[in-house]
Amino acid sequence: MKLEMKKGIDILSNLGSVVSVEEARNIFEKKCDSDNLKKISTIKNEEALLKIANAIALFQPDSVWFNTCSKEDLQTARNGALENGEEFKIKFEGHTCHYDLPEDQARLVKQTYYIYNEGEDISSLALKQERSEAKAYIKEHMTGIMKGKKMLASIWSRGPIGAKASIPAIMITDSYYVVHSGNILYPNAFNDFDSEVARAGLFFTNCHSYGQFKSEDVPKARVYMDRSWQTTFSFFCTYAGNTLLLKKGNHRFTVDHCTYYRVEEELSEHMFITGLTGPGNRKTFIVGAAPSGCGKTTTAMVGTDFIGDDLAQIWIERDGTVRAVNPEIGIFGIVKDVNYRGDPYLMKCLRGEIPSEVIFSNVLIEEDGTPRWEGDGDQEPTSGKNFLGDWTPEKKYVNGNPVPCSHPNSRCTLSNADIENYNRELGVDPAGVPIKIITYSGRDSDTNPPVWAAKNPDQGVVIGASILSAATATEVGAVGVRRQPWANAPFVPGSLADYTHAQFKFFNSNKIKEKPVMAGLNYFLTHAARGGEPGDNRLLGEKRDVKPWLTWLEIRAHGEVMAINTPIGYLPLFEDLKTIFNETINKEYTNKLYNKQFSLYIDNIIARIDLQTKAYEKEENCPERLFEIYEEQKVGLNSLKEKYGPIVKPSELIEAGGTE
Ligand code: SAT
Ligand code: MN
Repeated sequence: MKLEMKKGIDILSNLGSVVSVEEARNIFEKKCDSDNLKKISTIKNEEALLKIANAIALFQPDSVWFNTCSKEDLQTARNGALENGEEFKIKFEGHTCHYDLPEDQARLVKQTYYIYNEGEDISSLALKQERSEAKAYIKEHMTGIMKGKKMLASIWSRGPIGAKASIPAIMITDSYYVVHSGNILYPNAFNDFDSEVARAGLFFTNCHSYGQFKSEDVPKARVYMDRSWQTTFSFFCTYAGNTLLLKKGNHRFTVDHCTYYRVEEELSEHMFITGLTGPGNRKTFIVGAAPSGCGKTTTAMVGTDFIGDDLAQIWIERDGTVRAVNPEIGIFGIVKDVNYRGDPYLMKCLRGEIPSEVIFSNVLIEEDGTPRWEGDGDQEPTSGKNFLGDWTPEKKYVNGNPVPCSHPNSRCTLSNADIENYNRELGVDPAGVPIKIITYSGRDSDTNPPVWAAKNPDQGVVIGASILSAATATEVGAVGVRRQPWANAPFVPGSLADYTHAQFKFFNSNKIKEKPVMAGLNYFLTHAARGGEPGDNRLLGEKRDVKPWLTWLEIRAHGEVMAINTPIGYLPLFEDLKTIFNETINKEYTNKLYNKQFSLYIDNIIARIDLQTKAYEKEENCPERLFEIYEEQKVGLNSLKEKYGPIVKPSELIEAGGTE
């Protein structure tokens, strides 16, 4: 059964028991000083007032503070985080550091649940809990959870105010770190809330409490998404991916919204948005999906016109263009391996060259206050403090493994506006940017080439459906290589079949005037997988190569280069790459490397197709088209193998399929 809105009891209202606006106002009177009463009096939307009042009734804070994102309120949030010890100042002006508990360094996937009603389909890749059970757990642990504390309520927008795909959201928390982060990551909607709800037709409500910040509470932590009431509950945790619920909590709701209520109109994707400047100064905008921790931020930063590094709301505009906005205005980026060579723009902010507000999390802080992380490009640190306390290179876990100076999922939060290549106008333009290229990538050591372009929308959808990735540090307890459909799977609440259906509908829509180029990217091929010594897991490419791959797509999207026609899509020609590598990153690109990177390893690809086919066969009502495309590709690949053997070189691919 599909998703139905406002079905079953609204847990927040039910547990709070506030039913009238009069009662709500009484509660505000009791908990707010005159300043805060004045702030809340500007909000007229009754549903929202009830949500906030019910949160007060359930969490029982001593007092309530509203964050209107005024200059004064922004400062209050910064000070609050320092005063209650959630953050502390480090070397550069405006920079702070926050530590999460050792058990809460990433998304708590095994403690994250969708609340469902009897009969509703939930993604086979997610956990679910029936409504009454979830209600009982929330009641047990969130009743009075803010006693002795101040409740902090913010209203932000997920996207530029007024954009077709933007949705306002309320964030209730007792954490100043969450408020401080939200102020950096989301546009203010306190003053536009009523009109934005009227325009969008909905809003999200998010509830969080970190409790007492104790390790022994983390096993009891939960992140709940009530799909029917578009309300989240998160408690006993602080990691922003679990607590700053406008990010992934609400992304899950927008995925629902697009899958069930905006088919053939809108998509909500786990994608960066960036622009490249092509010949004649033209700007070409790209959106790209990659699982958390697989290089989305780095790829986005390669653009001349950076827009966003994590999420994209995409729609078909009346003029037939595909457009996208970033629901965020800042980044919550992984710092591991961020250094001047690969990420110069970010480094200037992180090293204080450009004055900016930065919240680091879970990095090492040296005695003089310098933040350090693995792969920052400087000399290895010799001592400092991190989320585990004092650190030296000799520090070991109980199992004897060395403790890295920073957690592999340690992050930096900063405003896009401080990043040099951010396009300040288009980045917040409610009209969005026109999208010409869509990429999908994973962490794939042995199968796919670095770049290939789909021949049609169906093949493009299949590239997204087939993303596979090795586990990264962004999820607690994740291991092994896993399917990561569209890199969005952790955030797809409903059935994957429904989501797949919405993808085919969108990209095949007649409303799109010029179909975007859809492509696969893979930066993670190893020497071992391309004829090197077994176990030689060094990458064939390097971070900088991202630019040539995107540049090839830019030129291809404008029909200015030929490409090899293969069963999986179009591959670049060597001569073009040689020129592009030279012009973009001044690197000699050799034929030998080209042959390693672009020969098709047929058995590997077919094994992948078989794995995906089997997995999707288990999904009820999966679109037939998906299986047809897999089958078509398999037939093509098998006939190549018959003629050329299991490894087919680019020259042979040209002989077999020609160029187009
Ligand atoms: O943990 S988050 O999902 O918020 C960040 C990420 O991994 O993309
Ligand atoms: Mn992400």
